[in-house]
Parts: sequence; C-alpha cells; structure tokens
Amino acid sequence: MPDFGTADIHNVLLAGSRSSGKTTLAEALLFHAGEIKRQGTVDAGTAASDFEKEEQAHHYSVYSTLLHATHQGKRINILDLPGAPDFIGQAIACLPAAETMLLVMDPERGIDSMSRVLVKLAHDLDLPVAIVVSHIGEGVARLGPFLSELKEAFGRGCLPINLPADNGAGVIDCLLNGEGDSDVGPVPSFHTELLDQRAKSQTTKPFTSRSSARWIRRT
Ligand SMILES: Nc1nc2c(ncn2[C@@H]2O[C@H](COP(=O)(O)OP(=O)(O)O)[C@@H](O)[C@H]2O)c(=O)[nH]1
Ligand SMILES: [Mg+2]
Repeated sequence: MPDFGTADIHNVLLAGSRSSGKTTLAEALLFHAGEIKRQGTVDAGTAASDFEKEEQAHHYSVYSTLLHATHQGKRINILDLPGAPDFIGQAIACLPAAETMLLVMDPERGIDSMSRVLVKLAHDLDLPVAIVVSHIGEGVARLGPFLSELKEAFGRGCLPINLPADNGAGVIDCLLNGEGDSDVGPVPSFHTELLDQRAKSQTTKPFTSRSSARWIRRT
C-alpha cells in the first residue's frame, strides 16, 4: 500500500435519503478509480458496499461502510451511509470522522426531509456539504426547477460546479470553463455566478473549504 501522509488522506461521506443513489455512486467511484474490476449493482446484490447478506437480500444499505480509493495521489476514504430513517444512527456516528459530506439527491423527490436533517447535522458540526444530483439519465427537464428549489432550501450560494450537457450525455465544468451550452442554460451565467461568489467569500475570509461552506450556508 502506498505511504500516505495525513494531508493526503480525505474522509468523505456519501449521505442522502434511501435510494437516492449513494451505493451506486460509491460503486462507480471505486470502478473508475480502478479499485474494482467489475462495476456491480445494488439490485443484483453485487455492489461492494452492500456486502452483508441482509443488505443484499433487501437491496438497500443497513450499515455504514468504509471504502477507499486512490485518486491523483490522494487516499480517499468513502463512507457510504444508510439513508433509511431506521438506520440514521449508523449515519450520524460517522459524521465527526469526515471532512466533507456529499449529499446525494434525486431531483424527482425534491428536497426531502432526510436531506434537510443531514444538512442540519452537517451544519452543527461545521462540515462542508456538496450536493451530487443523481438520476440525471432519467431526464434533464427537472434539473432547472430543482436548482431553484436547492437555493430556496439551502441558500442562494448553493451553485452548480458541473452541469449536464447533450441531454445528460456530457458534463461541463462551469467553475473553470465559461463557454458553451448546458442542459440547464448557457454556461457563462453559471460561471460568472460562481466567480462572483468566490470573490465575495475571499473579501470576507480565506477561501478554505470549511469557511466557504459556512459562507454558502449563510447566504
Ligand atoms: N436511473 C438511475 N438509477 C439509479 C441511479 N442511482 C441509483 N439508481 C438506482 O436506484 C436504486 C437505489 O440505489 P442505491 O445506490 O441503492 O441508493 P442508496 O440507498 O442511496 O444507496 C437502485 O435500483 C439503483 O440501481 C441513477 O443515477 N440513475
Ligand atoms: Mg445504499
């Protein structure tokens, strides 16, 4: 195993309501990082994270699972949390160990109560939250209204960094790129909004992940 210093180790939570797509995302991350040779599925009971018999039989996560991948010289520890309210204790126990929460959300469900609870728990621990929108392949029509709902629920600083393009087949990084058309509108307006937000946060406090996340939540 490569020798990682503590600065190269990142603990990331995959949180969200049940069936939002956390375990499927974890499987895709492991596959693309080359940690597993075959991408399994929750429905077939072959996802690396849902390895307990109970989980494979019910097709959903019951326990928090620690997975890991190496990416660009960093060791990423991925904690795949259960999303069912019955198992929220398993999820809460992992929060203090992580530095970032990836909140996985299915736009068809809108802003569900579990997502709100998780954001509140992260807020109380001063834990930055990034939202990963799943189920994009099912149609991009819902995305525009969903972005507005996210801003309404979590603050106007909740801005996209990646946008779907070509009807969900492509991805545009709208932080580094200011040109082109996405499925939710022209990229330049999203890019400018992000730069404006970054400029504002730099004038208020250093642009570290924790301080910028605090700023995002307060706007
Ligand atoms: N179409 C589609 N199905 C998905 C996506 N993510 C997850 N699923 C399906 O949704 C169901 C629940 O996914 P799972 O990863 O177990 O959700 P979790 O409870 O958040 O871990 C499974 O049947 C997955 O195959 C997605 O992005 N698109
Ligand atoms: Mg799961």
